[in-house]
Amino acid sequence: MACRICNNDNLIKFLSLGQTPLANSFLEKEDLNKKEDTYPLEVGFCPNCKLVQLYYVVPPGMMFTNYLYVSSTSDTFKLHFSKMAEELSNLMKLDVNSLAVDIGSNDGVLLKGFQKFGVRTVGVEPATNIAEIAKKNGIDTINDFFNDSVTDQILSSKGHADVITANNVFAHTDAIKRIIYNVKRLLKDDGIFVIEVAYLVDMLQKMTFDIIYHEHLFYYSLAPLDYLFNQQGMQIFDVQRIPTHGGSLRVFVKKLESSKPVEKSVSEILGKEKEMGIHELRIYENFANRVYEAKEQLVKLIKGLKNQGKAIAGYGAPAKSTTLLNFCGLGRGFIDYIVDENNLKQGLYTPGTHIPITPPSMLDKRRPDYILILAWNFAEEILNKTKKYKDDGIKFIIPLPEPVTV
Ligand code: JHZ
Repeated sequence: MACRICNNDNLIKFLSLGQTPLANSFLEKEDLNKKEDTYPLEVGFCPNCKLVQLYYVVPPGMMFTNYLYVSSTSDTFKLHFSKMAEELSNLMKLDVNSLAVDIGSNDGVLLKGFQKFGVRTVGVEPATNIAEIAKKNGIDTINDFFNDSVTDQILSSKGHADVITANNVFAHTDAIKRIIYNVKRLLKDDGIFVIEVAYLVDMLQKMTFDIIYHEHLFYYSLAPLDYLFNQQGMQIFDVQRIPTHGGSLRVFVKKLESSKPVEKSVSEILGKEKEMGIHELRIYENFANRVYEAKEQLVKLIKGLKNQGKAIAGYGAPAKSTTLLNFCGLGRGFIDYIVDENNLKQGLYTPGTHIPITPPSMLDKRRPDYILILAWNFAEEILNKTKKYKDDGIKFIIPLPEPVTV
Protein backbone atom coordinates (compact mmCIF):
# COMPACT_ATOMS: atom_id res chain seq x y z
CA MET A 1 0.00 0.00 0.00
CA ALA A 2 1.23 3.51 -0.80
CA CYS A 3 1.43 6.40 1.67
CA ARG A 4 -1.72 8.54 1.52
CA ILE A 5 0.27 11.78 1.47
CA CYS A 6 3.43 11.18 -0.55
CA ASN A 7 2.66 7.93 -2.42
CA ASN A 8 5.81 6.22 -1.20
CA ASP A 9 5.03 2.51 -1.38
CA ASN A 10 7.53 1.39 1.24
CA LEU A 11 5.44 1.79 4.37
CA ILE A 12 6.82 -0.05 7.37
CA LYS A 13 4.35 -1.93 9.55
CA PHE A 14 5.18 -1.63 13.26
CA LEU A 15 2.02 -2.51 15.20
CA SER A 16 -0.87 -4.90 14.88
CA LEU A 17 -3.81 -4.70 17.29
CA GLY A 18 -5.54 -7.64 15.64
CA GLN A 19 -8.99 -7.73 14.08
CA THR A 20 -11.46 -5.38 15.75
CA PRO A 21 -15.03 -4.26 15.09
CA LEU A 22 -15.64 -0.60 14.20
CA ALA A 23 -15.13 1.47 17.33
CA ASN A 24 -18.55 3.13 17.35
CA SER A 25 -20.55 0.14 16.12
CA PHE A 26 -22.37 -0.39 19.41
CA LEU A 27 -24.90 -3.22 19.25
CA GLU A 28 -28.62 -3.51 19.91
CA LYS A 29 -29.62 -6.43 22.13
CA GLU A 30 -31.11 -8.34 19.18
CA ASP A 31 -27.79 -8.14 17.30
CA LEU A 32 -25.76 -9.83 20.00
CA ASN A 33 -26.02 -13.28 18.43
CA LYS A 34 -25.27 -12.10 14.91
CA LYS A 35 -21.78 -12.30 13.47
CA GLU A 36 -19.96 -9.00 13.82
CA ASP A 37 -17.70 -7.68 11.09
CA THR A 38 -14.12 -7.06 12.14
CA TYR A 39 -11.29 -5.40 10.29
CA PRO A 40 -7.51 -5.53 10.64
CA LEU A 41 -6.07 -2.79 12.83
CA GLU A 42 -2.50 -2.44 11.61
CA VAL A 43 -0.33 0.61 11.73
CA GLY A 44 2.57 1.63 9.52
CA PHE A 45 5.11 4.44 9.23
CA CYS A 46 6.12 6.23 6.04
CA PRO A 47 9.87 6.85 6.18
CA ASN A 48 9.56 9.49 3.46
CA CYS A 49 6.93 12.02 4.68
CA LYS A 50 6.80 10.51 8.24
CA LEU A 51 3.05 9.92 8.26
CA VAL A 52 1.83 7.17 10.60
CA GLN A 53 -1.25 5.53 9.11
CA LEU A 54 -3.56 2.55 9.08
CA TYR A 55 -3.33 -0.01 6.32
CA TYR A 56 -6.99 -0.89 6.07
CA VAL A 57 -9.45 1.85 5.07
CA VAL A 58 -13.09 1.27 5.99
CA PRO A 59 -15.48 3.15 3.65
CA PRO A 60 -16.44 6.37 5.50
CA GLY A 61 -20.17 5.93 4.84
CA MET A 62 -20.05 2.83 7.07
CA MET A 63 -18.70 4.79 10.00
CA PHE A 64 -20.06 8.30 9.81
CA THR A 65 -23.60 8.25 8.43
CA ASN A 66 -25.28 7.34 11.69
CA TYR A 67 -23.05 8.40 14.55
CA LEU A 68 -23.28 8.03 18.30
CA TYR A 69 -20.66 10.51 19.38
CA VAL A 70 -22.11 13.79 20.62
CA SER A 71 -19.45 16.43 21.34
CA SER A 72 -21.43 18.26 24.01
CA THR A 73 -21.67 15.21 26.31
CA SER A 74 -18.67 16.43 28.28
CA ASP A 75 -18.37 19.77 30.06
CA THR A 76 -14.65 19.76 29.31
CA PHE A 77 -15.40 19.78 25.58
CA LYS A 78 -18.13 22.39 25.79
CA LEU A 79 -15.68 24.70 27.51
CA HIS A 80 -12.87 23.81 25.10
CA PHE A 81 -14.91 24.69 22.03
CA SER A 82 -16.51 27.83 23.42
CA LYS A 83 -13.02 29.08 24.30
CA MET A 84 -11.78 28.16 20.83
CA ALA A 85 -14.58 30.17 19.22
CA GLU A 86 -13.77 33.12 21.46
CA GLU A 87 -10.04 32.96 20.69
CA LEU A 88 -10.57 32.71 16.93
CA SER A 89 -13.20 35.48 16.95
CA ASN A 90 -10.75 37.78 18.74
CA LEU A 91 -7.78 36.75 16.60
CA MET A 92 -9.64 37.35 13.34
CA LYS A 93 -11.76 40.27 14.64
CA LEU A 94 -14.89 38.47 13.48
CA ASP A 95 -18.24 40.27 13.44
CA VAL A 96 -21.71 40.01 11.94
CA ASN A 97 -20.27 40.18 8.43
CA SER A 98 -17.90 37.27 9.00
CA LEU A 99 -18.47 33.63 8.13
CA ALA A 100 -17.21 30.62 10.11
CA VAL A 101 -17.54 27.16 8.59
CA ASP A 102 -16.98 24.04 10.67
CA ILE A 103 -16.24 20.74 8.93
CA GLY A 104 -17.42 17.74 10.97
CA SER A 105 -19.49 20.11 13.08
CA ASN A 106 -21.20 17.39 15.13
CA ASP A 107 -23.93 18.91 17.33
CA GLY A 108 -22.71 22.45 16.59
CA VAL A 109 -20.84 22.90 19.87
CA LEU A 110 -18.12 25.08 18.29
CA LEU A 111 -20.41 27.11 16.03
CA LYS A 112 -22.62 27.97 18.98
CA GLY A 113 -19.56 29.71 20.41
CA PHE A 114 -19.06 31.75 17.22
CA GLN A 115 -22.73 32.74 17.25
CA LYS A 116 -22.18 34.46 20.61
CA PHE A 117 -20.01 36.94 18.69
CA GLY A 118 -22.69 37.47 16.05
CA VAL A 119 -20.66 35.60 13.44
CA ARG A 120 -22.59 33.89 10.62
CA THR A 121 -21.99 30.15 10.77
CA VAL A 122 -22.55 26.98 8.82
CA GLY A 123 -21.72 23.44 9.83
CA VAL A 124 -21.03 20.44 7.62
CA GLU A 125 -21.83 17.13 9.28
CA PRO A 126 -22.19 13.75 7.53
CA ALA A 127 -24.05 11.99 10.34
CA THR A 128 -27.77 12.51 9.70
CA ASN A 129 -28.86 11.90 13.29
CA ILE A 130 -26.23 14.29 14.69
CA ALA A 131 -26.91 16.99 12.04
CA GLU A 132 -30.56 16.86 13.18
CA ILE A 133 -29.52 17.56 16.78
CA ALA A 134 -27.48 20.57 15.58
CA LYS A 135 -30.36 21.93 13.51
CA LYS A 136 -32.69 21.60 16.49
CA ASN A 137 -30.14 23.66 18.46
CA GLY A 138 -30.43 26.43 15.87
CA ILE A 139 -27.16 25.68 14.06
CA ASP A 140 -27.40 25.89 10.26
CA THR A 141 -25.99 22.51 9.21
CA ILE A 142 -25.47 20.81 5.84
CA ASN A 143 -25.86 17.07 6.26
CA ASP A 144 -23.06 15.77 4.04
CA PHE A 145 -19.34 15.16 3.78
CA PHE A 146 -17.37 18.32 2.95
CA ASN A 147 -17.03 17.86 -0.81
CA ASP A 148 -17.08 19.86 -4.05
CA SER A 149 -20.83 20.40 -4.17
CA VAL A 150 -21.12 21.38 -0.50
CA THR A 151 -18.37 23.93 -1.12
CA ASP A 152 -20.27 25.32 -4.13
CA GLN A 153 -23.45 25.45 -2.05
CA ILE A 154 -21.78 27.46 0.76
CA LEU A 155 -20.05 29.78 -1.72
CA SER A 156 -23.29 30.60 -3.47
CA SER A 157 -25.42 30.96 -0.36
CA LYS A 158 -22.99 32.59 2.11
CA GLY A 159 -19.84 33.61 0.21
CA HIS A 160 -16.22 33.08 1.25
CA ALA A 161 -15.28 32.16 4.79
CA ASP A 162 -13.08 34.04 7.25
CA VAL A 163 -12.43 30.97 9.35
CA ILE A 164 -12.77 27.29 8.49
CA THR A 165 -12.29 24.73 11.24
CA ALA A 166 -11.98 20.95 11.16
CA ASN A 167 -11.52 19.44 14.58
CA ASN A 168 -10.84 15.73 14.81
CA VAL A 169 -11.53 15.37 11.10
CA PHE A 170 -8.10 15.17 9.49
CA ALA A 171 -7.38 11.82 11.07
CA HIS A 172 -10.74 10.50 9.94
CA THR A 173 -10.74 10.83 6.20
CA ASP A 174 -8.75 9.58 3.29
CA ALA A 175 -9.95 12.64 1.36
CA ILE A 176 -7.59 15.12 3.05
CA LYS A 177 -6.22 16.46 -0.25
CA ARG A 178 -9.68 17.13 -1.65
CA ILE A 179 -10.67 18.81 1.63
CA ILE A 180 -7.68 21.15 1.37
CA TYR A 181 -8.54 21.87 -2.28
CA ASN A 182 -12.07 22.88 -1.27
CA VAL A 183 -10.87 24.81 1.78
CA LYS A 184 -8.71 26.89 -0.56
CA ARG A 185 -11.76 27.59 -2.73
CA LEU A 186 -13.96 28.53 0.20
CA LEU A 187 -11.51 30.57 2.27
CA LYS A 188 -10.97 34.32 1.83
CA ASP A 189 -7.37 35.11 0.82
CA ASP A 190 -6.64 36.41 4.32
CA GLY A 191 -8.81 33.80 6.06
CA ILE A 192 -7.50 30.97 8.22
CA PHE A 193 -8.03 27.24 8.34
CA VAL A 194 -7.66 25.73 11.81
CA ILE A 195 -7.53 22.03 12.52
CA GLU A 196 -7.20 19.98 15.66
CA VAL A 197 -5.76 16.49 15.53
CA ALA A 198 -4.60 14.06 18.20
CA TYR A 199 -0.83 14.48 18.47
CA LEU A 200 1.32 11.47 17.74
CA VAL A 201 3.99 12.63 20.20
CA ASP A 202 1.43 12.54 23.03
CA MET A 203 0.23 9.11 21.93
CA LEU A 204 3.80 7.80 21.99
CA GLN A 205 4.70 9.42 25.30
CA LYS A 206 1.46 8.73 27.17
CA MET A 207 0.88 5.31 25.62
CA THR A 208 -2.65 6.20 24.55
CA PHE A 209 -2.65 3.46 21.95
CA ASP A 210 -6.41 2.96 22.31
CA ILE A 211 -6.97 6.03 20.10
CA ILE A 212 -5.95 3.69 17.29
CA TYR A 213 -9.15 2.53 15.59
CA HIS A 214 -10.52 2.47 12.07
CA GLU A 215 -12.04 5.95 12.23
CA HIS A 216 -8.52 7.26 12.72
CA LEU A 217 -6.60 6.61 9.53
CA PHE A 218 -3.78 8.97 10.43
CA TYR A 219 -1.67 9.68 13.56
CA TYR A 220 -0.06 13.02 12.94
CA SER A 221 3.09 14.69 14.01
CA LEU A 222 3.60 18.19 12.64
CA ALA A 223 6.15 17.09 10.01
CA PRO A 224 3.75 15.23 7.67
CA LEU A 225 1.12 17.96 8.10
CA ASP A 226 3.71 20.52 7.06
CA TYR A 227 4.60 18.34 4.08
CA LEU A 228 0.92 17.91 3.16
CA PHE A 229 -0.03 21.58 3.30
CA ASN A 230 3.08 22.61 1.34
CA GLN A 231 2.30 19.97 -1.25
CA GLN A 232 -1.26 21.28 -1.56
CA GLY A 233 -0.30 24.97 -1.78
CA MET A 234 -1.10 26.15 1.76
CA GLN A 235 1.15 27.00 4.68
CA ILE A 236 1.11 26.29 8.40
CA PHE A 237 1.77 29.57 10.20
CA ASP A 238 1.22 28.69 13.85
CA VAL A 239 0.77 25.62 16.01
CA GLN A 240 -0.23 25.00 19.62
CA ARG A 241 -0.19 21.90 21.79
CA ILE A 242 -3.55 21.47 23.51
CA PRO A 243 -4.75 18.92 26.10
CA THR A 244 -7.78 17.38 24.34
CA HIS A 245 -7.89 13.62 23.67
CA GLY A 246 -4.78 13.04 25.74
CA GLY A 247 -2.85 15.67 23.77
CA SER A 248 -3.55 17.26 20.41
CA LEU A 249 -2.21 19.87 18.03
CA ARG A 250 -4.14 22.95 16.98
CA VAL A 251 -2.68 23.88 13.60
CA PHE A 252 -3.24 27.28 11.92
CA VAL A 253 -3.01 27.27 8.13
CA LYS A 254 -3.13 30.11 5.61
CA LYS A 255 -3.24 30.57 1.89
CA LEU A 256 0.03 31.36 0.17
CA GLU A 257 -1.51 34.75 -0.81
CA SER A 258 -1.86 35.75 2.86
CA SER A 259 0.81 37.98 4.34
CA LYS A 260 0.45 36.58 7.88
CA PRO A 261 3.89 35.94 9.40
CA VAL A 262 4.91 32.38 10.19
CA GLU A 263 5.33 32.07 13.96
CA LYS A 264 8.38 30.40 15.44
CA SER A 265 6.15 27.78 17.09
CA VAL A 266 6.23 25.91 13.77
CA SER A 267 9.99 25.49 13.51
CA GLU A 268 10.23 24.89 17.27
CA ILE A 269 7.82 21.96 17.22
CA LEU A 270 9.32 20.55 14.02
CA GLY A 271 12.75 20.78 15.65
CA LYS A 272 11.59 19.04 18.84
CA GLU A 273 10.02 16.22 16.83
CA LYS A 274 13.30 15.64 15.00
CA GLU A 275 15.23 15.72 18.26
CA MET A 276 13.02 13.08 19.88
CA GLY A 277 13.50 10.74 16.91
CA ILE A 278 9.96 10.86 15.56
CA HIS A 279 11.34 10.34 12.06
CA GLU A 280 13.03 7.08 12.94
CA LEU A 281 11.54 3.64 12.93
CA ARG A 282 13.13 2.80 16.28
CA ILE A 283 10.67 4.97 18.21
CA TYR A 284 7.71 3.07 16.70
CA GLU A 285 9.19 -0.36 17.36
CA ASN A 286 9.75 0.68 20.94
CA PHE A 287 6.16 1.98 21.19
CA ALA A 288 4.80 -1.33 19.88
CA ASN A 289 6.72 -3.25 22.56
CA ARG A 290 5.33 -0.96 25.25
CA VAL A 291 1.79 -1.44 23.92
CA TYR A 292 2.07 -5.21 24.42
CA GLU A 293 3.46 -4.62 27.93
CA ALA A 294 0.63 -2.20 28.79
CA LYS A 295 -1.88 -4.81 27.72
CA GLU A 296 -0.24 -7.45 29.90
CA GLN A 297 -0.28 -5.17 32.95
CA LEU A 298 -3.92 -4.19 32.58
CA VAL A 299 -5.07 -7.76 31.97
CA LYS A 300 -3.08 -8.96 34.98
CA LEU A 301 -4.67 -6.33 37.23
CA ILE A 302 -8.24 -6.98 36.07
CA LYS A 303 -7.86 -10.77 36.18
CA GLY A 304 -6.34 -10.50 39.66
CA LEU A 305 -9.32 -8.47 40.89
CA LYS A 306 -11.79 -10.91 39.35
CA ASN A 307 -9.99 -13.80 41.03
CA GLN A 308 -10.54 -12.02 44.33
CA GLY A 309 -14.27 -11.86 43.50
CA LYS A 310 -14.36 -8.11 42.91
CA ALA A 311 -17.08 -6.54 40.76
CA ILE A 312 -15.84 -4.13 38.10
CA ALA A 313 -17.82 -1.53 36.15
CA GLY A 314 -16.57 0.85 33.45
CA TYR A 315 -17.03 4.62 33.22
CA GLY A 316 -17.53 5.98 29.72
CA ALA A 317 -17.96 3.97 26.53
CA PRO A 318 -15.79 6.05 24.21
CA ALA A 319 -14.78 4.79 20.79
CA LYS A 320 -11.32 4.10 22.16
CA SER A 321 -12.68 1.60 24.68
CA THR A 322 -13.49 -0.67 21.74
CA THR A 323 -9.78 -0.91 20.97
CA LEU A 324 -8.73 -1.31 24.59
CA LEU A 325 -11.33 -3.91 25.54
CA ASN A 326 -11.00 -5.98 22.37
CA PHE A 327 -7.21 -5.88 22.26
CA CYS A 328 -7.04 -6.86 25.95
CA GLY A 329 -9.82 -9.45 25.63
CA LEU A 330 -11.81 -7.83 28.46
CA GLY A 331 -15.46 -8.64 27.91
CA ARG A 332 -18.50 -9.33 30.03
CA GLY A 333 -16.72 -11.92 32.15
CA PHE A 334 -14.60 -9.10 33.57
CA ILE A 335 -16.66 -5.93 33.34
CA ASP A 336 -20.30 -6.14 34.38
CA TYR A 337 -21.53 -2.96 32.74
CA ILE A 338 -20.32 0.43 31.55
CA VAL A 339 -22.03 3.68 32.42
CA ASP A 340 -22.18 6.52 29.90
CA GLU A 341 -24.14 9.77 30.00
CA ASN A 342 -24.69 9.84 26.25
CA ASN A 343 -28.25 8.58 25.99
CA LEU A 344 -27.64 7.43 22.39
CA LYS A 345 -25.27 4.78 23.76
CA GLN A 346 -27.37 3.72 26.77
CA GLY A 347 -29.16 0.39 26.25
CA LEU A 348 -26.58 -0.70 23.66
CA TYR A 349 -23.68 -3.17 23.99
CA THR A 350 -19.97 -2.62 23.35
CA PRO A 351 -18.68 -3.81 19.94
CA GLY A 352 -16.96 -7.19 20.13
CA THR A 353 -17.06 -7.44 23.93
CA HIS A 354 -20.85 -7.13 24.42
CA ILE A 355 -20.79 -5.27 27.73
CA PRO A 356 -24.10 -3.47 28.42
CA ILE A 357 -24.03 0.33 28.51
CA THR A 358 -26.26 1.88 31.12
CA PRO A 359 -27.05 5.30 32.59
CA PRO A 360 -24.74 6.30 35.49
CA SER A 361 -27.54 5.54 38.01
CA MET A 362 -26.62 1.84 37.62
CA LEU A 363 -23.67 2.49 39.94
CA ASP A 364 -26.19 2.94 42.76
CA LYS A 365 -28.24 -0.10 41.80
CA ARG A 366 -25.36 -2.54 41.30
CA ARG A 367 -22.52 -1.25 43.37
CA PRO A 368 -19.12 -2.29 41.94
CA ASP A 369 -15.88 -2.58 43.89
CA TYR A 370 -13.88 -0.99 41.10
CA ILE A 371 -14.64 1.45 38.29
CA LEU A 372 -12.40 1.31 35.23
CA ILE A 373 -12.27 4.79 33.69
CA LEU A 374 -12.40 4.02 29.99
CA ALA A 375 -12.82 7.71 29.09
CA TRP A 376 -9.40 8.33 30.72
CA ASN A 377 -9.09 11.69 28.90
CA PHE A 378 -11.83 12.97 31.20
CA ALA A 379 -10.54 11.25 34.35
CA GLU A 380 -10.56 14.49 36.31
CA GLU A 381 -14.13 15.42 35.32
CA ILE A 382 -15.31 11.87 36.04
CA LEU A 383 -13.50 11.61 39.40
CA ASN A 384 -15.02 14.93 40.43
CA LYS A 385 -18.57 13.92 39.63
CA THR A 386 -18.24 10.50 41.26
CA LYS A 387 -16.76 11.62 44.57
CA LYS A 388 -19.57 10.01 46.54
CA TYR A 389 -18.58 6.55 45.24
CA LYS A 390 -14.95 7.11 46.15
CA ASP A 391 -16.02 8.24 49.63
CA ASP A 392 -18.07 5.06 49.79
CA GLY A 393 -14.92 2.97 49.24
CA ILE A 394 -15.18 2.24 45.51
CA LYS A 395 -11.78 2.31 43.82
CA PHE A 396 -11.10 3.78 40.39
CA ILE A 397 -8.65 2.42 37.82
CA ILE A 398 -7.10 4.66 35.17
CA PRO A 399 -5.89 2.16 32.56
CA LEU A 400 -3.13 4.03 30.68
CA PRO A 401 -0.15 4.65 30.38
CA GLU A 402 0.00 1.92 33.00
CA PRO A 403 -2.94 0.99 35.21
CA VAL A 404 -3.18 3.17 38.31
CA THR A 405 -5.71 2.60 41.10
CA VAL A 406 -6.95 5.64 43.00
P1 JHZ B 1 -14.52 10.74 24.15
C1 JHZ B 1 -14.39 10.64 19.91
O1 JHZ B 1 -13.71 9.57 20.49
C2 JHZ B 1 -14.99 10.18 18.65
P2 JHZ B 1 -14.16 8.94 21.86
C3 JHZ B 1 -14.21 10.49 17.45
N1 JHZ B 1 -14.00 9.31 16.67
C4 JHZ B 1 -12.88 11.02 17.65
O2 JHZ B 1 -12.13 11.05 16.73
C5 JHZ B 1 -12.42 11.45 18.93
O3 JHZ B 1 -13.51 11.72 19.78
C6 JHZ B 1 -11.48 12.58 18.79
C7 JHZ B 1 -18.81 9.66 28.07
N2 JHZ B 1 -18.71 10.53 29.25
O4 JHZ B 1 -14.86 12.18 24.06
C8 JHZ B 1 -19.24 10.39 26.84
C9 JHZ B 1 -19.63 10.37 30.25
O5 JHZ B 1 -20.51 9.52 30.17
O6 JHZ B 1 -13.33 10.41 24.96
C10 JHZ B 1 -18.56 9.62 25.73
O7 JHZ B 1 -19.36 8.51 25.35
N3 JHZ B 1 -19.55 11.17 31.35
C11 JHZ B 1 -14.93 11.53 16.70
O8 JHZ B 1 -15.49 8.30 21.69
C12 JHZ B 1 -17.29 9.12 26.37
O9 JHZ B 1 -17.49 9.15 27.77
C13 JHZ B 1 -18.61 12.12 31.48
O10 JHZ B 1 -18.55 12.83 32.49
O11 JHZ B 1 -13.02 8.11 22.33
C14 JHZ B 1 -16.10 10.00 26.07
O12 JHZ B 1 -15.77 9.92 24.72
C15 JHZ B 1 -17.67 12.29 30.42
C16 JHZ B 1 -16.59 13.32 30.52
C17 JHZ B 1 -17.74 11.47 29.33
O13 JHZ B 1 -14.32 10.29 22.71
